[in-house]
Amino acid sequence: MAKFYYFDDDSSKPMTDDHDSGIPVTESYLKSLGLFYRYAPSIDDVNELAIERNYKNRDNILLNDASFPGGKKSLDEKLEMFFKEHLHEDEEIRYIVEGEGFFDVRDKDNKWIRAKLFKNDLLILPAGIYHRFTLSNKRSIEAIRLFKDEPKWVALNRSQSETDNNKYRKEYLKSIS
Ligand code: KMT
Ligand code: NI
Repeated sequence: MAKFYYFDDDSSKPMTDDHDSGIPVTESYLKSLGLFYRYAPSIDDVNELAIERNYKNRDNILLNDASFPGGKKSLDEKLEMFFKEHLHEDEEIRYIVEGEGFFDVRDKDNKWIRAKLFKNDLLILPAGIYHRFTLSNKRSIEAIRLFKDEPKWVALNRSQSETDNNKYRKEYLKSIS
């Protein structure tokens, strides 16, 4: 079961630490940010959701030092990229098959909320929300990524001049106001 809390903003510790400030975040507040969370012990739940939302494609992503092409060094480079604050012009749907990891999302006051996800957690980030991802210190996750059409994924890194004026960003802000 996922755990949601405010990120402690202690940059002296690695991003893969828990960074739990001890301040929990309620499910209703997550909803007000447009996030959807469900504990889904059966893959049938994921399949149903994919049909409901018309997601036709999916892939499996496996992140750990042993199996990542290029090993630990390339995985570290990949993680640096995932941890850059960004948005997408579509929903980001992730289902955790094994392992654990962190999705950080910005709240209405630009503070980081950290979602620690475990096996069978299903999380949907709305289009336009600023977020980032990293592994935990266990450094291992297997997840299913759902895609509406082709498995392509464009991350727009946050920049005031561009992403703050992005159409999907503006629509997102309107949807939560
Ligand atoms: C993303 O978009 O940041 C990711 O897909 C990270 C890996 S999913 C566990
Ligand atoms: Ni993303």
